[in-house]
Amino acid sequence: MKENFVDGKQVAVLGLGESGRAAAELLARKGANVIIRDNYLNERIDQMAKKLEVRGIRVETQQSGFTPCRFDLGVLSPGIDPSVPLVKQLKRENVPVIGELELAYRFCDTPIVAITGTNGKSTTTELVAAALTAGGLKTTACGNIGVPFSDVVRGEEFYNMVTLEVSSFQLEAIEKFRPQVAVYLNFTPDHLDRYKSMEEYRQAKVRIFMNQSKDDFAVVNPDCELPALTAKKITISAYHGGADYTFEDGFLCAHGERVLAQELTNLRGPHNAENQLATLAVADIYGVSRQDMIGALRAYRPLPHRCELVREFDGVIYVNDSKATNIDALEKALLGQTRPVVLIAGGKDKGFDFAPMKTLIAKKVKDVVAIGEVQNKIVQSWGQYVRCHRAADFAEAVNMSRRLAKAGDTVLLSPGCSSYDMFKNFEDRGQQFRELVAKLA
Ligand code: UMA
Repeated sequence: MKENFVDGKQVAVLGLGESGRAAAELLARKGANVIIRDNYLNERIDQMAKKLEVRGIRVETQQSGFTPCRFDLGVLSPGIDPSVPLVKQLKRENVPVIGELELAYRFCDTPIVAITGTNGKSTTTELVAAALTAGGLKTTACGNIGVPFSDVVRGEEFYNMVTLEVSSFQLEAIEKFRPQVAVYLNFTPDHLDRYKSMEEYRQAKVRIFMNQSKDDFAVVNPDCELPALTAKKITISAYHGGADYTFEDGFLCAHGERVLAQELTNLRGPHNAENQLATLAVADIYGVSRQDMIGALRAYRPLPHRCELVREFDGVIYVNDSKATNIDALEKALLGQTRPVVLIAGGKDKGFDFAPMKTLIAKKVKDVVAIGEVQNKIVQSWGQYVRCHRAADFAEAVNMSRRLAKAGDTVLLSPGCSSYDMFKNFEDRGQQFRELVAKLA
């Protein structure tokens, strides 16, 4: 049992989203006095505040004002940039600030498999949890995937291990966090609205390895630039033959041995093969039998909003890839298309350069329907190579795509951007797409 370092302490939780709520509940359970601070006030926060206040957790917003208080600790939500005044004020007062991931870790007595990478984290997290479960180990998929780690630690459930999706935002604010297995899938541009450079983003991500010892494992993609690793290194690659786990002639291979043909699973493409290879590697570490592991890989169904077939209508296929929130994910979705594409792309500006995509766009896409904050940027980057159209809102984007698509085409929603300029989140964007497509008549 790890030491309770918060009992009787005055703790500020920054941000009242899912992580903040879960961190506050864990802290209160461990005997801390908790105040949650959030920069915004809206109906959701108001509702959550009422529920938490019954349990003795005070909520303060910028609007209600922050009461002067001497804190012993600050716990940061991942979506809050550490450079905002809310965080800087605590740091100025020399209050130690850790992330929600670190907080939960300090109370977690279970070994951790942590999974990071720009794309494929959630799929791999679910695959790993399924493979370990098939092997008779009790685990749960949590973290950035949606269920905060703090909720799992606070719960009464016993687990042999925790399968944890971790983001660069969460890794920024760790100190001691040490996963027994760290999986590093890939690294491509993302979050350039938060990080000043790709290097800064990379430095945040590679922190996943920083506390590992020689008894731990690092499952890595040899294409990625990595720091010196202390943990035992295992390599996965769908593109290079020399890795421990490879993808050859459509087969997932372990140390040269063909384990499973990808076509027998519900996932397609080399990027998904790497998610499956990472799963094989983790399952091998924990001694899951080949039979159990193959069963789990074959049974797995892709998560919603990831190249999900929504409808076939008038010979046109409508595909929802709303989860594509960066250019690399959009590229992977396009590479997997075999029919001419009408592409709905755009959203919040995360500082991406769309120009390098122009060759692939010209090859695969007949029309682009540009939406959101980056609409003009997209038209400027691709307009010379493919017909580009601007849609005033999402409904117009779907209707316009329908008019542009002919039988045999695919309408692909793969925005390559985050959704926050027009939607609550990527799930909301995908759900609205499904609904608009269902209404086409
Ligand atoms: N807030 C402030 N000040 C600010 C910014 C935000 O007070 O300057 C407040 C907001 O008003 C809001 C709260 O902070 O009330 C939101 O906190 P948050 O953005 O950390 O959101 P959570 O609900 O806690 O969700 C987070 C992850 N979100 C982010 O990292 C942006 C969720 O990942 C994760 O599922 C959840 O914790 C549970 O662990 C989502 C995500 O988009 C899926 N992740 C990014 C990604 O995958 O690319 C990293």
